[in-house]
Amino acid sequence: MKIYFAGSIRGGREDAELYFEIINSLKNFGKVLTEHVGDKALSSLGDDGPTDRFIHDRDLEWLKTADVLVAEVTTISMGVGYEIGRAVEAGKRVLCLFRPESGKNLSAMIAGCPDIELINYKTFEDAQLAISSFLER
Ligand code: 6K6
Repeated sequence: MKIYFAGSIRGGREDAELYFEIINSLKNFGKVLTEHVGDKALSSLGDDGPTDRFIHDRDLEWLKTADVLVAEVTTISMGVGYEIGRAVEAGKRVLCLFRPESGKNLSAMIAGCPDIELINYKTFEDAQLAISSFLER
């Protein structure tokens, strides 16, 4: 199974460690196409890598080949929201993981979308359970 993991980059890297752990869990179920999202050395600046056009086109090509998209949506990110929208339009299965205790408010466009499976979680173990139940289906 090919898994596209989405997590904030320019939206802020405060959850980067968590993304790294989630990606490690996802690897038990298949190939994660976007391992770099969990790279703790990646800052939100991103002015020393490839062009934005390159990133956009490459990531959308990966998304097209993915079987499912899993997103951690607690840190608000335009890019993650965009990827979720594109995945829903392409008919992919989408799982969003959100931590209500963060004090953040999840967009109604994610929380209210009937084509997205949304899990509110507290601990990493809860997230792992949600991931296995989603991917083993
Ligand atoms: C490094 C630091 C900042 O930008 C970079 C290089 N950029 C990216 N490299 C790979 N994927 C990216 C990059 N920027 C955005 N994405 C994709 O969008 C990832 O798949 C993430 O799930 C999502 C993050 O979007 P933003 O809006 O938080 O950057």
